[in-house]
Amino acid sequence: MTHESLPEKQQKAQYEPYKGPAAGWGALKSVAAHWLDSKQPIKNIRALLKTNQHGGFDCPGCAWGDDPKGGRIQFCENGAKAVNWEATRRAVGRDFFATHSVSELLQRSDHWLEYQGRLIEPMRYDRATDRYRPIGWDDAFALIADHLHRLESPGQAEFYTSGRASNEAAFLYQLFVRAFGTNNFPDCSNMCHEASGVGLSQTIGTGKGTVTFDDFAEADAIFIFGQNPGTNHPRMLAPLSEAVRRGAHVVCFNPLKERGLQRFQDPQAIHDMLSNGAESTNTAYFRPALGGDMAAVRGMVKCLIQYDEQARMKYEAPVLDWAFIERHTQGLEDYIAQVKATPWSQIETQSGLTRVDIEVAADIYRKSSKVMLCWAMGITQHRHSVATVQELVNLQLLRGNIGRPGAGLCPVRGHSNVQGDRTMGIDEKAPSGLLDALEKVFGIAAPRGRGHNTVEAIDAMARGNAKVFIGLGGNFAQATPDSELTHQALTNCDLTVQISTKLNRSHLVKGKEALILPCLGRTDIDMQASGPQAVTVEDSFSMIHASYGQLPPGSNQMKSEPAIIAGIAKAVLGNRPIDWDAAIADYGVIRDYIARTIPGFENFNERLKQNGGFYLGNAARDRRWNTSSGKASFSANPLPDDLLHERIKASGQQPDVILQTLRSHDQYNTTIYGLNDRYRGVSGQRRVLFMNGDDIKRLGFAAGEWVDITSLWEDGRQRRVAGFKLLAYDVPAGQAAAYYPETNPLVPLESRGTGSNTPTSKFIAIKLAKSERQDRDRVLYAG
Ligand SMILES: Nc1nc2c(c(=O)[nH]1)N[C@H]1C(S)=C(S)[C@@H](COP(=O)(O)OP(=O)(O)OC[C@H]3O[C@@H](n4cnc5c(=O)[nH]c(N)nc54)[C@H](O)[C@@H]3O)O[C@H]1N2
Ligand SMILES: Nc1nc2c(c(=O)[nH]1)N[C@H]1C(S)=C(S)[C@@H](COP(=O)(O)OP(=O)(O)OC[C@H]3O[C@@H](n4cnc5c(=O)[nH]c(N)nc54)[C@H](O)[C@@H]3O)O[C@H]1N2
Ligand SMILES: [Mo]
Repeated sequence: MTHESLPEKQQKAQYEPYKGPAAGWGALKSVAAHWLDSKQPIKNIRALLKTNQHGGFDCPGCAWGDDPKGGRIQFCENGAKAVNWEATRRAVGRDFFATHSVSELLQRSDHWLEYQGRLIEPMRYDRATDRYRPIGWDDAFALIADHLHRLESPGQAEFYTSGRASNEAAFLYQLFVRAFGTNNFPDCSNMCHEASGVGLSQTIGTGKGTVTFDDFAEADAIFIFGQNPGTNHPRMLAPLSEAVRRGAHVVCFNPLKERGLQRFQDPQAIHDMLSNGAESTNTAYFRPALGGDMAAVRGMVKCLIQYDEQARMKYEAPVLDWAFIERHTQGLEDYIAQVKATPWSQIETQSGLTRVDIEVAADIYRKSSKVMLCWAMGITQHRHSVATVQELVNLQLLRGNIGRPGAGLCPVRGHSNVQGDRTMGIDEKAPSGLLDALEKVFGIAAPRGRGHNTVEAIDAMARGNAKVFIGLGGNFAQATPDSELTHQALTNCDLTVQISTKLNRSHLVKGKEALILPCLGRTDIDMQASGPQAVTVEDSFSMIHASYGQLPPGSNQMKSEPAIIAGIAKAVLGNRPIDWDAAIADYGVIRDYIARTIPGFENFNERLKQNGGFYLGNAARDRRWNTSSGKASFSANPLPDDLLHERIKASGQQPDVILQTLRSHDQYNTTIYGLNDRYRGVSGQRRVLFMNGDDIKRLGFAAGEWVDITSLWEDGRQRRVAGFKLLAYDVPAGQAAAYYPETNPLVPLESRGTGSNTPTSKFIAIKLAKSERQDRDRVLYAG
């Protein structure tokens, strides 16, 4: 077996606009290529057919829900990539680490690192040889216990979670960490949908979406803000394609003309492949300025209020749902005053849209009696994201578009179990109800203070206030902002522990001592004393269902996530507060604990047997508002005075353009499957900067030229990434886009969402300079 093989290495870097629709034949071809590359194609085809099926496993890709009436095939191109990527026969064990020193591995690209295969045995870093060496599981657990016991206080340890962890793993993890004594739960959600959770809980009393899968079939209009489903949630194209076919409106707000949002193709329907997808006159596409959505929605509300006043003057039926407003909401007066005080000029400048555009959107909204709003990272990764989410809520409240079939709020989640992890208590600001329940059921003294979120954890490690980092999945070193600072924070630690399936940069940017603990993934059979185990997950629609691994694990030295957590917990706490071994022998025991602790999980083991799982319920969907007033609240937030942060302005420089960082079609977050981005016409390269052709000229460059990018932030640090190729692309003037995580060094740690603390990955003020870098190929493949 060679570790050097890398299929994309030979591929020429190209850029040629893509003409086809999203999904369809191109997707099928791509699935086939990934099948073959997994080195066990037949096994993986069998596994794929078990994706999202009853008795099969939950797709390790995104958090999109399953069609309850779904057929034999419930996966998409990118789900197939996720499965093949995890279920590879390539392996990374002691031979690999004996060959490659850590310094040498640091020179490799993210793509190369993960491509080497699955981690198959526990490893400990050896400083003398700068290599990882094998360590026994018990020794690894003892080393962790030793470090945790040596801390002055439990708050000096950080316990990160990435959203693939199952409910069972997440529950055990938070129980262990709280029994140990801290609420330090930085998690991927802090960088993702945090603003949705905060914005929704404050207004409708629940932090989750109010819709279910079936609502898509009922909606008259579906608005999609800041989301690229063709790549990131391909199975969402099926209900969208069905919606336009039956004449519903689909309205998109996205500065980029994303392929999957222009033609809606059901990724599973052969008919769509032949007909090239559903096109319709019922779609509208608006291209706002980055961060301009709140202003755009404010403009829509301004129109609706005006339509309502006009209608009532003419004794026509009102446009707003006054019965709903009176019975279910509070705060309307203040909000209307705020809307009236917002001038159109500010709305137009900030949204980047004209009043006429916004009136078109408002008209569609008004004429549709059932409206769903969907959104993702284009909304949540800004400074004013909480206020923007609340503006979406305001809009829906005005026409009672919450808690009716075909209407509601739909934050489309990222990681396949990110929503479930929160439900299980992965939360640095845990609700007191959960802490009370933990105390009652387990007899622990749950820590009550607020713990660290992701940016606070980085800060604590950078200052030496936190000394141990444990990562339950994910790739903390690469997913987080301000990479140079974050890397320094991690290397400051006395011990870093990564519980992972695949090699990534977080194993290399590590503490003085470091452990790699290889775990089973979703596709692997999880055999314990009582037999093969199921784990459970919660999708974006609050459906809970079981997932059974299908493939024999690649080594007997891997452990399941729950088993690793239990091993650490037992080494640290002994048999307290639970018998950890018994919980691992049969995960039904963990689910019984969950049933006794977390509301909505009563009879958990029993209800799991239902085909398709069970619905957790959502109070706001039933128009029960768990807010302090007992009503849903309008939020009277002013529009930001200026989208440019004071500290950008204090840098004394004007940005050349504003940059958003996004995902290509060939990646899963920091996991880079390949160097292509099919729908944007890019192949064989990732270090590109998408920019408007006129901007390229205005700044004195030419398309195809190489630039270095610096971000503006007044704090005495220079943030720079070198060697990006300028692509003239259909981007609105003044904006640019580039891939994450290559551009994460540009995001200042302190540039965060108000109330969410989410790094502002979709709004980075940058300057460009001609690149001095000559080693472009190395940049492409090793960078
Ligand atoms: N294949 C695949 N699937 C994934 C992932 C993956 O990496 N690969 N990641 C998973 C995760 S964790 C998540 S959170 C989701 C992410 O799913 P998305 O949110 O779709 O991911 P991004 O690529 O960040 O895309 C953001 C979109 O918002 C637009 N946008 C950016 N800024 C703005 C703005 O200010 N306003 C508006 N209206 N639009 C804006 C961008 O042009 C882009 O189309 O996907 C999940 N699914
Ligand atoms: N600039 C910028 N930064 C961003 C974003 C952005 O849009 N722009 N998006 C943010 C978002 S939305 C998110 S969610 C975060 C993602 O942050 P993370 O969740 O931390 O990152 P991932 O890239 O999903 O993690 C990949 C690693 O997870 C491990 N892994 C995969 N499957 C499993 C499993 O089943 N179990 C375990 N234990 N490990 C597993 C593998 O080792 C793999 O290398 O990044 C955020 N960072
Ligand atoms: Mo995410």
